[in-house]
Amino acid sequence: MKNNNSSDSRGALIVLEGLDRCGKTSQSSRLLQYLEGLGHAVESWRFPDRTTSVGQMISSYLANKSHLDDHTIHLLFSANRWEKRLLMESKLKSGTTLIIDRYSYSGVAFSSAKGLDMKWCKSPEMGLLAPDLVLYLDISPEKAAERGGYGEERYEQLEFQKKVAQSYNMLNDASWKIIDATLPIEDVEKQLTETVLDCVETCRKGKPLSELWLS
Ligand code: NYM
Ligand code: MG
Repeated sequence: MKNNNSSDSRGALIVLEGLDRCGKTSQSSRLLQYLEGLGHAVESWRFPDRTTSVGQMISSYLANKSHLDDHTIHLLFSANRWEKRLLMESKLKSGTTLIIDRYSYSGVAFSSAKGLDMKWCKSPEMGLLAPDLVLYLDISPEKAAERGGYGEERYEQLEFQKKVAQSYNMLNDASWKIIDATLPIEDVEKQLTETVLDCVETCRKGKPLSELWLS
């Protein structure tokens, strides 16, 4: 009868993942508007959170303004999630749903694409809150690259994104839903909203929080 325990009632932790240019950022804002429109308490977050001091180090690294060892930047990305963990838990427990643009899966996929050991990459993520739902916006690296081209940031290169796609393929667990991100933006949104509503409802009825990694 755990499901009816109202003390487990909470907001949902929903993560959007995918290659650069897969459409995560537009879809997170659409999801936010949609859930707000239905009267849900909801916030949209993103990682890296570039507003903190750790986030500023990450941002400068991504802009090629600083150079860091691959392990070091990996741990900074992870620290940037850890510094938000308590707030994340309290938001969820107070009933707020969080829609998060990138999370630990980006951390592992991008760093392991550089050749770092995947198990090592996962370890600093252990103990962070596990998402209730991971929406993977699936697009080929070639198609993503066609979308207006990449910006100036580190990692925004076709050959590297191909490796990231392979790493993502290895991370797929039971919380994942793979969405065809090549469909028109409204069709992608429709697929997302249906899945998200189910998830929000399940968490509202009561679902204990769990921690990474699920698999
Ligand atoms: N990225 C993002 C990582 O390499 N590790 C992480 O843990 C996270 C959260 O940062 N190319 C990479 C993926 C992106 C880049 O993210 C910046 P965005 O969503 O483009 O601002
Ligand atoms: Mg980007």
